[in-house]
Order: sequence, then structure tokens, then C-alpha cells
Amino acid sequence: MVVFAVVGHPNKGKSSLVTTLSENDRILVGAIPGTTKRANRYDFSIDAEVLYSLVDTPGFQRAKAVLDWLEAHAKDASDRSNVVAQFVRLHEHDGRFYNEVELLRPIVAGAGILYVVDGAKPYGPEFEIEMQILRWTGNPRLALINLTAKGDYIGQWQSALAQYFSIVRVFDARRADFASRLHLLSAFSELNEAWRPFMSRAIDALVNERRRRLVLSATEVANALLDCMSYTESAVLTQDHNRAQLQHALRDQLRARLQNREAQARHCVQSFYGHSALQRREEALRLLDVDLFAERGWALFGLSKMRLMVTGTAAGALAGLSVDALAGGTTLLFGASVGALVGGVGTWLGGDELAKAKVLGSPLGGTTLRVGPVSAPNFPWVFLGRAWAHHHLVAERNHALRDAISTVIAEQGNVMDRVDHALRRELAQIFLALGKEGRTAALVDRLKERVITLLEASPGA
Ligand SMILES: Nc1nc2c(ncn2[C@@H]2O[C@H](COP(=O)(O)OP(=O)(O)OP(=O)(O)O)[C@@H](O)[C@H]2O)c(=O)[nH]1
Ligand SMILES: [Mg+2]
Repeated sequence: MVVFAVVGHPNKGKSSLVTTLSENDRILVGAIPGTTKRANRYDFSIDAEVLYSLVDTPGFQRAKAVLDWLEAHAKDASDRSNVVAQFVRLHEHDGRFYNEVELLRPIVAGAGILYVVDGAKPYGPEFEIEMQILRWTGNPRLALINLTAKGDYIGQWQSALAQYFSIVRVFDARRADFASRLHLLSAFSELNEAWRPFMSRAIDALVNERRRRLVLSATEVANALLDCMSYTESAVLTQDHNRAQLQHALRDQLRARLQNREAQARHCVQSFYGHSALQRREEALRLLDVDLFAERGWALFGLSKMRLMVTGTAAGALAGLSVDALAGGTTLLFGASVGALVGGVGTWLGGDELAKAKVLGSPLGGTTLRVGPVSAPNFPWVFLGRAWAHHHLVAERNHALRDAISTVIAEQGNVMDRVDHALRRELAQIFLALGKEGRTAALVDRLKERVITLLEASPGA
């Protein structure tokens, strides 16, 4: 098993890197230098198999004094790694070198070195002392240029680091997406021949795990959508009942049930990705907080009127036009005529038209009032648009991406308009077939496959 010690100057993003590579949200990251007080090991495992471990360490404090000690005790170059080990042994209880002992201990025990620097700040000679100490250990080492802010000193850093590290990479600890993570893991395997099989197992496992999470999420989203499209609420309509009041109450119940089902699906998706307690700080996540039935949300996440018309799923909203005519003719309706045909905004935004109410006879006499299932044509699109954006933000822990997506969603809206044309048509056909045939096993499978395709794409593209 491969262990990496993440070391460097205080406050350069060491803990951020460990968080990203170990998928552990509980690691303390902070603006104040010295946030990490002692070395902590974090295992990254899949299916109870530890694939690699990272040791988060406190930053160097007294590098110069350490190097002086090492130089005073080493006979020649062949002796250097032993002298580092000796330094750690002799200073275990020496408070002056607490940080250095913490960070060198895992290295002496054989860990690979990940040296983290900040490419947003200039290079300075004090770093050379740290790099010299790390070179003395003789362990395989890789340098990562992180960027904690704007400002580009990457070139300077690259020339300095290249003299001490066999591999130098720019790696944004907080912005790195899945692909750059894989890229970094393959660099680890270049560091040491013996690590190669472990790292390629780790990469395979990560890719498989990623696929597994995607399929689980798509299945849950598809099931949640099918549940939502089938829910109804009903109550006995007695003489004393005011029908309008009862209908109102049933509609509220239905909405609450739909909201709960969506929340449950989101919770599942987050837990598949190990983010049960997702921070809701980012703007993108605030967009997701828009109520399932808020007008703004429907405009943001659903299909535009035009697109909704040409899919044919809105045919029910149009008297006198056949479903087939609409599904077939993508150029049948366009421009202003769409709005004129559709009528009031309520039909589109789910208001009172979310679900129809029906009075049903009961075998025991009396009547029942039933509200639902949801009939608003945009509902399945809005539901999928929200699930798509949510999944993407959960799957990419990447802050920059989150910002980009939230901007696209907020500025352009109609998230589902960005779905590839063929996929949109297939989804529309599934929704229409569901209306006619109900929830058959074949349709459920087809929907699940389409949702997988949807979640694989990026809503911010
Ligand atoms: N914007 C941005 N900020 C970052 C990035 N990496 C780290 N930071 C910030 O920089 C500060 C330090 O990050 P940490 O990961 O705690 O740094 P550290 O090297 O572990 O620090 P110590 O434990 O104090 O030695 C925190 O405020 C982070 O939020 C990054 O890639 N982008
Ligand atoms: Mg730290």
C-alpha cells in the first residue's frame, strides 16, 4: 500500500489537497497558518480496500535549524537519509522541532513526498531549505503547485522545483475535477516502479466507483421521477365539505409529497458520493434551494415553451392538436404562435394547473375527490433539470465548476433546453408512453438508461 506525506510551508493548501484526494470532508482547512497541528493519516478506500493513504502534516517551522543539525551530523551524501531518521528519533520529545518531527516521521517510515507550494505567491529562498531537507530523505518526491488566489508565479516555481523534484505538476487543490485527479494519480505511479500496480488499481477502482455512483444516482432519480408522476391524493367528499377547500388541501398534500420525494432522491445521490452533509454555501447550491414549485425554478430548470411544444409532451395542453402531429413536426410551431396557443402562464408554471382534480364515485356510495397525478407538461423536465444540476454539483467537488454552472443556469435558464436533441426526443417519447401505458418494466429501464446519459453530460456546457 502506498502512503504519501503531504508537506510544505504553512497555509499553502496541504490540507485542501488531502481533502480532495481522500474525499474526506472532515479535514480541517483554514485561512490561519498553522491550522493543522499534528500529522494525521487518511486512508482512501473503496469496498473496504485501502487504495492509498495520505498523511496531512503541519507546515515547516524551523527548517533552517533542522538543516543545520543535519549538515552537522552527516558524514557524506550516503549517510543523509540515516541522519534524517536519526534527527526524528532524537527529537521525538523536543518541543522546538515538534512540526518537523511530525512531518518527517511518515517520510522516514517510507512515505512518498508531495510537496505543496502556492503558485499565487512568489518563490523565495526560504523554500530552498525545505526542499533540501526533503531531498536529504532520498524518498520519491513530487511537487505540486497549488493556487490559493490569483497571481501567477508558476514559471518561477517550476524552475526552482525542477532542481529538487523529479515531477512537478500544477494542481489546483480545490478546483481539481475528477480527470485531473486521475492524472495526478498516474503521476504518482511514475515516481516509483513498485507503486505502479497499486496506483493503477487505485485508478481503475476510482473509475469503476465513479460509474457505479452515476448509475446508482440515475436509478434513484428515475425512480423518484416515476414516483412523482404517479402520486395522487384523495379524500371522501361529504356534503359538509366545501369542495374548493378540500381540493386546495389535497393539492397542498400532493406538493408536499412531491417535494419530499425529491429531497429524498437528493439525499440518496449525496450519500452515493459521500457528501451527506453538503455545504450549501455556494451560489449554485442556493439555486438548487429554489422551491420545486417556484415559478423562477420552473423557468431555470425546465424546458422553454418552444422546446416543450416541439417535444409533443405538452400536447395535452392544446385542444384540437393530435399528439402525433406535435411529436413528429418539430417545425410545426414556433415563435409567438407558441405562446398564443398555450395560453396562461399557469399551465406552464405548475400553479393551479399542476394536477387536475377529479370527482370519483365510490363503491360504498358517496364520492371521492382525487387530485393528481401531476399533469403539468413541464413537470418531468423541471424535475430532471433540477436533478441534473444537483447531481453535477455533487459529483464534481469543484468550486470553479460550481460557479460556472450556477452562472449559466442563472443567466440562461431552461436547463433542459441544453439537452442533446436526440436525448430530449427519447425522453419525450418515454413521458408520452408512460401516460398511455403506465409504469411498465420496459419503460422504467428505458428511462433509467436515458437518465444515465443525461447525468453523464454537463449542464454548464
Ligand atoms: N481559492 C483557493 N483557496 C485555497 C486553495 N487551497 C487552499 N486554499 C485556502 O488557503 C488556506 C489554507 O489552506 P489549507 O489547506 O488549510 O492549508 P495548509 O497548507 O493545510 O495550512 P496549515 O495546516 O495551516 O499548514 C485556506 O483558507 C484555504 O481555503 C485553492 O486551491 N484555492
Ligand atoms: Mg493543514
